[in-house]
Parts: sequence; C-alpha cells; structure tokens
Amino acid sequence: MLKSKNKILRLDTPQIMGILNVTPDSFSDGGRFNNHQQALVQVEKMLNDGASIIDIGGESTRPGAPDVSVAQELDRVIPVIEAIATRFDCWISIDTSKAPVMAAAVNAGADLINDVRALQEPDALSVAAQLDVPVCLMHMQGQPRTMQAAPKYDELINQIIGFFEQRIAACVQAGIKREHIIVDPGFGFGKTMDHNFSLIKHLTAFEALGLPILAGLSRKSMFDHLLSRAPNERLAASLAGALLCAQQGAKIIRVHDVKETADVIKVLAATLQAV
Ligand code: 7PJ
Repeated sequence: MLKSKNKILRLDTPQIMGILNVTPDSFSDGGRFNNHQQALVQVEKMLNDGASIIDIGGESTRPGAPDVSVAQELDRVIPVIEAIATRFDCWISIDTSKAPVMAAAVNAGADLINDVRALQEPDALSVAAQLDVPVCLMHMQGQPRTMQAAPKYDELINQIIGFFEQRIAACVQAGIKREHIIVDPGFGFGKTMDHNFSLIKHLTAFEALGLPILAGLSRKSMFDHLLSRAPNERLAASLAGALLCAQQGAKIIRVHDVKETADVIKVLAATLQAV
C-alpha cells in the first residue's frame, strides 16, 4: 500500500501507471490549449481503461534526447497537472529529476515523484523529503545521451540491488520514509537486450529489498532488437513483458496501452485468485 497526502493506493493487485508525455514531439498539432485538451482526453481514456496512476513527463529521456531547462519543463507539466488534479481523482506522478519541478508539481497536485535519476540531482533528496510523497527510484547506468553506447555489468542483478541499497539509505538519511520508496530496475536505461531480459527473469530478486517494484517496458527498443518492430507494433511484446513482470512481483506497470494491459493483469489476478 502507498499513501500520499490523503490518498491510498492498494498494491495487492498490480496497478497500471498510464504514460502521458507532454514533450512537444508527443502531440502532433498546434497551440498549447489544444495540447492540454488533448492531454485531458487521453487521461480520461486511460483512467476509464483501468489506470490508477497517470505519469506526466516533460523531459524526454530517450537516448540522445536534448536537455530541457527547468522553465521549459515547468511550462509543459504544471498546467497539465493542475488540470488533471481539478478534474480527476487519480494518482498523479511527475516524471522528473529536477528538484524545482518536483516541488512545483507536488504543489500543483502531483502525488508521486518518478525519478529516472533516483534523486541524485542537486537538492532532489532534500526537496523530495520535504514534499513527503512517495518516490520511485529508477536505476540507470550512465546518462540518457550515452547510456546505450556500451552498457556493461560484472553482476547485473547484484549491482542494481547494491545501487538501490545505497539510494534507499541516502533517502532515509535525508528524511524520506521507507514506506514511501518504490524501486524500478530501469528497463532500457544503460542495458543491452540481454540485460533487459535477464532483469525480467530475475525480477523477484528485487523483492529482497522489501519495497514495491515498478516495471516499465512499454514499447521499448528491447522488443525492436528481438522482433524488429516499430514502436507502434510492439503491443503484443509489451503485454507479454507486462505479464511476466507482474508474475515476477512488479506492483506497478508503466504503460502506453492501458486498456490491453488491464485485461492482461485481470487474467493474471483471476488466475492467482482461483482455487
Ligand atoms: C521509465 C520511466 C521507466 C520509470 C521512462 C520510455 C522512456 N520511469 N520513464 N521507469 N521510462 N520509473 O517510456 O520509453 O522504465 S521514459
């Protein structure tokens, strides 16, 4: 179970986090008003389809993506968070690494901080502690611009668990409650295809940390490497990945295709509940 402000999120069955990109390349047309309207339509659909969390990101972390300033990121995410918070009763997650964006987002209505840099940027730890909301710590080897050049691990699983142990200790030291921490092995972030499939296979190893596990594999290039499919042709692979991760203990699944993932999770839950 996760608690944020006055909200509770049960994790006895895996929850679906729907992805809402508010980077300029994620919407095809025109002005800002249209973008917000489009974003809200997409949010409503994801919630109707079974998402309990909406993850809003204003910084593209794809390999090679350009850096984004604090002002740009605020400009992209804050109006959308405000609009969602006034209209819907869902959990809102802010996908950022920047402390000022974390603070503004939580003040605007965000309930969860999702940081692909695991609160290692300046002031992120202290600001997250002060905001007193759950945080997702993701593992990444290297930086987005270069992370896919030559990812290398001596011991993949143990190294990532060691990284989490260090970051969890730093969080607790900074005043973040242990029950507010979620861990995510970071599929595709400084990982080869083999690393990614190894992470799925051994995902239960992360349960030793005693914290909820989040998994995000939706449409990722690991499936392109395996199947040679464009992003919009990776649904079946993404669903297989979601099911495998949920079976291996993931409590939050971060996806683009909420409706289809919700069906898959319901099949798993019904199977687990059957006598
Ligand atoms: C992830 C993320 C992920 C978490 C992105 C993409 C790249 N946050 N943000 N986990 N991926 N926690 O969606 O392809 O895997 S952006």
